[in-house]
Amino acid sequence: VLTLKETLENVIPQRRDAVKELKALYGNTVIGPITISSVIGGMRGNQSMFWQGTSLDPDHGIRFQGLTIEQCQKRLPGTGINGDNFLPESMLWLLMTGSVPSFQQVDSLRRELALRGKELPHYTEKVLLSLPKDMHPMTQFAIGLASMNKGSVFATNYQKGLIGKTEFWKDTLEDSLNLIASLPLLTGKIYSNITNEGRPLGQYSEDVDWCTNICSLLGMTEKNSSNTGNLNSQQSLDFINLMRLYTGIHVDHEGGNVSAHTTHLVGSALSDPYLSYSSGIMGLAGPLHGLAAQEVVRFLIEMNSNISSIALEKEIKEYLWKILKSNRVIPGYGHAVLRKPDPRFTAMLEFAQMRPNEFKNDKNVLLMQKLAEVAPKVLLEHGKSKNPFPNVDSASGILFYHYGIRELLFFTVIFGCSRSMGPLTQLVWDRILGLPIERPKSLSFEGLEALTKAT
Ligand code: CMX
Repeated sequence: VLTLKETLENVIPQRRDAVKELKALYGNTVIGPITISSVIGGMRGNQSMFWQGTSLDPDHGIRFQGLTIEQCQKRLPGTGINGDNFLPESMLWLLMTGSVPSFQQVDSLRRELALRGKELPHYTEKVLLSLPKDMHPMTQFAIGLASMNKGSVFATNYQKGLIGKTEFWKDTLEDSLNLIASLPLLTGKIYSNITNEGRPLGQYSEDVDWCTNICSLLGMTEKNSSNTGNLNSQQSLDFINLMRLYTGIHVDHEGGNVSAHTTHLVGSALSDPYLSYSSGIMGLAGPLHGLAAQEVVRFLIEMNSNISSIALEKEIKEYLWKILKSNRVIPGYGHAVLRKPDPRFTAMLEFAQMRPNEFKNDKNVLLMQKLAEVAPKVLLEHGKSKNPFPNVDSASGILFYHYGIRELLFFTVIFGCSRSMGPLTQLVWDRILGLPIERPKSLSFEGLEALTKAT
């Protein structure tokens, strides 16, 4: 079986040629206008980034190398056990190489990552242990990742002048795989810092998949459940599959979102993958980006304490109207680009619907399901939101909460484990294609004003 690197090596020449040819033949093709509104409006709508792995369609949502979530669920390999979700390792292979891997290929990548991730550098352990337990988990995450730059193969070889430009991708891949592999131990360490005074909550194993290690180190597998979740064996298997599903579909969402764009921008200065993705994590920590899932959990809990029954649609509607009339938003609804329910939400909802017994007594999960019917009606009547449907954050947090992850700020760390895969894949391809340092031209107020007079 060819490794991921060997498979990539086979794909590279043809892709390099195709991009070179596109640039040579069509380099001057105009893609679209850039307006003053977009320059002072977050560059919304500017089609100005190259990003290979995923693309976002307003009606169908995210596609991974052209495949919808449904197609990924049918085609990407999992553990081989019936009913298990596909492995995020499969998604990494798909993003990196552009093709669906075989079971054997995924299994070898799973093993490769498990071996690469079996210990954290001692200095990273030391740094993490020294941090205050109540420090924001995303700050701990970014610090941990940045500290690992000390072991970056790319940074070391670059500094020694050992590698040429066409070979940069090899060390970038090496660092990226090491970084992704380190995430179970890194996030486990952060979670034990904030919940267990730094004492480990579970064990790492070289024999299992990336998500099983994440769950184990969060203390969420059966044999560790005395520490946190108190899960029975079925629940612990379900939680691992929830983790596989969640981390499998949050890997990437095109290039323009803050965490992906930041990783690409910082990486374009040839900062190594640890520094680049640490910067991406800093962006993911923002409330307008990665923190929305926790808002939804707070919202559902608060709403439940304010209504007498989930069955009373009238009361739910009244509650939602009260929020809208006080000029607040309904968290978990609406989207800047999508115009239909987010298929990532639908996948998480289906996870709950397939396990009715597990969730039948969870008022918050039941309310999340009910809201998906009621809130769009209210938002449509309200008439402002361009998209009245549930977005990605509507369901994920409350499902993690159900199984026992109660530290709301930690949801974004799990998001960050998943999101590593898309932006780091692109970083490897940035180096394969020799993309230059990113440097858009900025304009002052006077500069913009002068342009209005010129037209
Ligand atoms: N509740 C109430 N009003 C909403 C709304 C919601 N869920 N979603 C949009 N609106 C309002 C907007 O505030 C805006 O009002 P104003 O004209 O008074 O400013 C109007 O509808 C038009 O907004 P839009 O063009 O449909 O949406 P935007 O692109 O401006 O914003 C988003 C998108 C996600 C920020 C917005 O829908 C929102 O605030 N949703 C709630 C928060 C949330 O769920 N965030 C998670 C987003 C997930 C993600 O993007 O990854």
